[in-house]
Amino acid sequence: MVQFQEVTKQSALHPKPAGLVLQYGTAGFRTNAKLLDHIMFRMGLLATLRSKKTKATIGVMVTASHNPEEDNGVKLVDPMGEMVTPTWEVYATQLANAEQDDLLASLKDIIEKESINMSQEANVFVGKDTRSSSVSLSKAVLDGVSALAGHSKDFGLVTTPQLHYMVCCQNTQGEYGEATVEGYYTKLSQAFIQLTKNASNCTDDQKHLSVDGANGIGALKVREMESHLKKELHISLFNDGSTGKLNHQCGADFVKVQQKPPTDMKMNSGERCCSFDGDADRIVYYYTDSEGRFHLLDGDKVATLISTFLKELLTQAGLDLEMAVVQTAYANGSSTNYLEDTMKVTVRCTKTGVKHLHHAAQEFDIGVYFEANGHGTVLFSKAAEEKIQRLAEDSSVANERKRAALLLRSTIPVINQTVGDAISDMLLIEAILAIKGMTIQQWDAIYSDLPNRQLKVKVADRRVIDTADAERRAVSPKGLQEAIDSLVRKYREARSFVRPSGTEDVVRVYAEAETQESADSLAHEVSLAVYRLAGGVGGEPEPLH
Ligand code: NG1
Ligand code: ZN
Repeated sequence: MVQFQEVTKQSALHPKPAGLVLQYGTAGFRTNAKLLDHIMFRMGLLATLRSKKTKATIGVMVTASHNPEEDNGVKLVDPMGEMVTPTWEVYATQLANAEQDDLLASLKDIIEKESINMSQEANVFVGKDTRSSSVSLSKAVLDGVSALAGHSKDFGLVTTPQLHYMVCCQNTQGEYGEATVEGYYTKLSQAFIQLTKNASNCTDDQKHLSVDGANGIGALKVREMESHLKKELHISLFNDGSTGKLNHQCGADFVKVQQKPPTDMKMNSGERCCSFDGDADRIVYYYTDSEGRFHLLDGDKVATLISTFLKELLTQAGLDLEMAVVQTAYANGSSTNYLEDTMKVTVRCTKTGVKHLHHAAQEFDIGVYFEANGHGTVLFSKAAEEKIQRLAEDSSVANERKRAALLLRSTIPVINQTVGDAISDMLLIEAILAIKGMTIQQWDAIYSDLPNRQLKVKVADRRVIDTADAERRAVSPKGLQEAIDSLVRKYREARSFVRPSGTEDVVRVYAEAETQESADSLAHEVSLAVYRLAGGVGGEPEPLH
């Protein structure tokens, strides 16, 4: 077939290094940018097949999010803007690892297994982050699409959530919004302005927010969006990419993991600040108090703020909708206790990776999902949106009930329901704080985080670690979980778990305990256990203090 001749011809220009094996991980393929050209070409092929199969537009985003600038990566976006379905992750890995001569056979195998009609049209949307390697890598994706005669639209520089949004808009024929960057700004900013009309007496000071753009795409996009916000939000932008390096000493991941402010950010005590990550799908907030102490408000605090706001409105509106908060094992124990015991909200724990959280959140009328690192959003079921809409339009409903229904209705369009979105989350958080007349300190005081520590351990092969119970227990290697259990017993209010990272070649260690000293020391001891029992490489992990 002519199409396959073109694949053979084009793939020769994007050859696979023999023997290289990569996995479609937590968020797609991610590694040093130099190793990714063939992967990009092949993901262009796969996205075209997926488009033919689903008879819908598919997205391909070239980014390595919070990873160092030298890395890059790629993730596929399914028709409604969600992460690609797990069976196709398996195909992605199969296609990525086929040696050059076996590529056609691997492609034909997928076509056959999925009974794909190759005469079906295909449409693929492509976006990229600001990494210099993204330019040629996104061209490789486009080559893959054209090799199978698919149509593509190159959105150029966009945030990951913007690309997800475009895909959803396109496949809902505009019902979700207009599939352009301008359409995205218009929808979100108008919704934000509408929602913040419910905030009385908001001063200019309260409308001010300092944003750390991680020297990445989020900074560019915040700049573009600012004028649409009509001064309802005053943004001071730092790490805007004009001088600093992407994600270096800045960005949401740095702030969350290091538990300190980014460099090159002017922070006045008590003022609200936030950081995006390198592709603007994560956000964390923070401030320093009058004694110069740093306070982090991570994804768990964000989930708590949003779910409290929604729950209060649901109660006031008298709407019987089931709301849940979805977290991962990284959620701070205090947040889970607060949500379950004080707020009486259903909490679910899933494996790491937004695809798992998103899926779990879909099971509820309203699913608020956030990873502790600040990646998350809120999902409303169709039925929930309709109920809210009906109540807001019901002329027999008055006063508090009516106000709550209208507020809920105005909240929905501020949210990018396709995936976690730093810009959309920022607007939602800002609106909620304004409406509730709440300071960042009051928000922070809802509950106190248990001190915690995250560490990484290098091992020869991280796949030796297998986990169960939403990654909270290690089932292999033998003896590791027992070792963790006995270390945890030494500390008060302690918890610890380990899991292989899906985006870096490391094992992640998480520990929390009553004091920071205990959390640090527990994390270190567990790191040593991993090093010794799971094939650590390099020098033994050093204590933190
Ligand atoms: P890995 O490397 O699998 O831990 C990290 C984050 C995930 C998710 C992905 C994708 C942590 C502990 N892990 O995954 O939550 O955001 O990156 O970006 O934050
Ligand atoms: Zn990201």
